[in-house]
Amino acid sequence: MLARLARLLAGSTLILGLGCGGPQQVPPECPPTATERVEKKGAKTPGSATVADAEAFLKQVEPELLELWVARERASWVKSTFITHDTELIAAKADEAVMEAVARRAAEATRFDGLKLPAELRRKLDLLKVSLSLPAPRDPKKRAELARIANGMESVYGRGKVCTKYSEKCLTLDEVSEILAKSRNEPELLAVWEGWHKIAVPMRGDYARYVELANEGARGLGFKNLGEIWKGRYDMSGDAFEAEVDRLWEQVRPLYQDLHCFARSRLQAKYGKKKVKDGAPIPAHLLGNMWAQEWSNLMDLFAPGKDAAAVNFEGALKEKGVDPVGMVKYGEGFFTSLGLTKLPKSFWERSMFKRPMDREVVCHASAWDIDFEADLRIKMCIKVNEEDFTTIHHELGHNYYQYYYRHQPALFRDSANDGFHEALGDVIALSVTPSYLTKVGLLKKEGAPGLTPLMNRALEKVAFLPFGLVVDKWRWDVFAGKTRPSDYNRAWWELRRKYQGVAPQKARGEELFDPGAKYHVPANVPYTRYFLAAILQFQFHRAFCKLTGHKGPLHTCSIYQNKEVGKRIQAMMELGQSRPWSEALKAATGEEKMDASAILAYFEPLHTWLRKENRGKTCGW
Ligand code: X8Z
Ligand code: ZN
Repeated sequence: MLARLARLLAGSTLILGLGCGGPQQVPPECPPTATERVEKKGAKTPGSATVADAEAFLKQVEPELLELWVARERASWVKSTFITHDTELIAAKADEAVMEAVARRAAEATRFDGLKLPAELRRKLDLLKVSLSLPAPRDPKKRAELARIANGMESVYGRGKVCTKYSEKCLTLDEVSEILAKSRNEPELLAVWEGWHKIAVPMRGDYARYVELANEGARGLGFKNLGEIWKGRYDMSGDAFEAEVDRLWEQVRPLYQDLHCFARSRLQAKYGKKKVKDGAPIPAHLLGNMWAQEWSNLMDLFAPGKDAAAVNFEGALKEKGVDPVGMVKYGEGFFTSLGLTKLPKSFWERSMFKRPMDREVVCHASAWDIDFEADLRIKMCIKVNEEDFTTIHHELGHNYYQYYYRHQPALFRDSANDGFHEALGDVIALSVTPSYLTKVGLLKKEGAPGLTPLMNRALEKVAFLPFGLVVDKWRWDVFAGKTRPSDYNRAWWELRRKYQGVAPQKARGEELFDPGAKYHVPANVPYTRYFLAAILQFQFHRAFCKLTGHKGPLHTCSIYQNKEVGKRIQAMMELGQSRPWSEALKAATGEEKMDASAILAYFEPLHTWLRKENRGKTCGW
């Protein structure tokens, strides 16, 4: 791809850790100094470039980029919904054009480096430099090679099939995901898990070459490696950002460890202590998801009481005959209940809601804004179940964000930081509570306000946290050359063991390439955004619930139909990334920092219960 997600990145924030009035650049959040205030258009600086030159430059660059982005989106959409040799090459060409323009324009923009500029112009120039998730070398041959490799790896992933003795035909990722979710037959789980991981083996050599080329591209833009570009999009230095992420993880680690301890004992009860050992990581194929990143498919094993079914609405969706489009209508209904707009007619005509039977597609869910105006679409292979119901809200969150920042200048058409983009739809999904589901007729009765709904949510959100860190911790080290190709798999499993407390059933050698079996690695989509979103969405939820006047535990609050909250969300979306993310956060929540106290408060009733349950057990791994 490099489609929406790469483009979503087309311009996250960069301020290279300089304080206000720093020697090289004026960070966008700094108020203009007295000298700047008098420095009107055309004023000369020690170099030859002027403020007016910078303004004129950006006037040229923004429409040029916009045109190339749109061409790239179209080519990428066609490729992702119809993978062939030709569509792959067409998409690669469109990527090349963007890579070429950004590298050229970023080089030209260095002439404004020493110039004091109004904050908005400086911010745009900074964003231009980090606008690519995949920068290419200036050499056209190498650029073409990188674009082909990147598009090729995503296609290999999209085409992946799993062939085992358990089924006559080879299965797609959505089919094996259903087996991991529903089967409790351990050998079958292992077979499909191993089968899927085989699809990544052919990517191994390509991945190493992609790292070389992308790093060369990053160096051409003045960065040490690609990871430095990705980490440089958060209004702080890369090092400060890493420390920030670690700080957040330390806040939530005790909660994760208690959930892990509880999950392991329930899995021991199901599969025996020989398979699930005391004091050891949990086998990665037993957690109901290919990457052990969400465990909610195991509610049958993990529900605190005997009422696991009380929160299950898959049956109701099926009984009502809700089809994929009907699922999306529920999602739209939530957004419009907040006073937000209806999705355009073209969304319903142009989206891909189901896996087509006659061609290969990239099924990993994504949201698109093809023309950066209102040509919104989602691409998903929707199954009528709870997981996809939630994912639909996630995707529509992207579409609504895209729609509301469309009036911003091109370089500001993105979210405050990428975690915000990922969090928006999740905030809505947090309000898909039993009481909401009862209101819209998907649950018969709300049921007792026990811990079951909260456990369901923890298996989705808390279980995810360490995985949200691992993917980029692995890539940051790979891009920095700390992890060599000969150590790819070893480093991957070390991180997964350390943070998630999961491990493969059998040793995984370097002939394999397990990171490539996760979509975002071959597709070059940064992943820390999801970790940030997992923290941020609870901050939003807490603030919005306060606005509704909700009393009682946070997990019982739903913002459904609340127009005040809708206005607050809309205002944040309209800002795009024109301002540093801390300002956007402040406007929406009153808080300026990312902070895990909200997610901890949300899960406190469950955490108290988990601590009791775990008494006497040896936790940790
Ligand atoms: O990739 C996604 C979305 C598209 S942005 C479906 N997510 C991550 C994943 O699937 O691994 C959402 C949660 C984490
Ligand atoms: Zn997303």
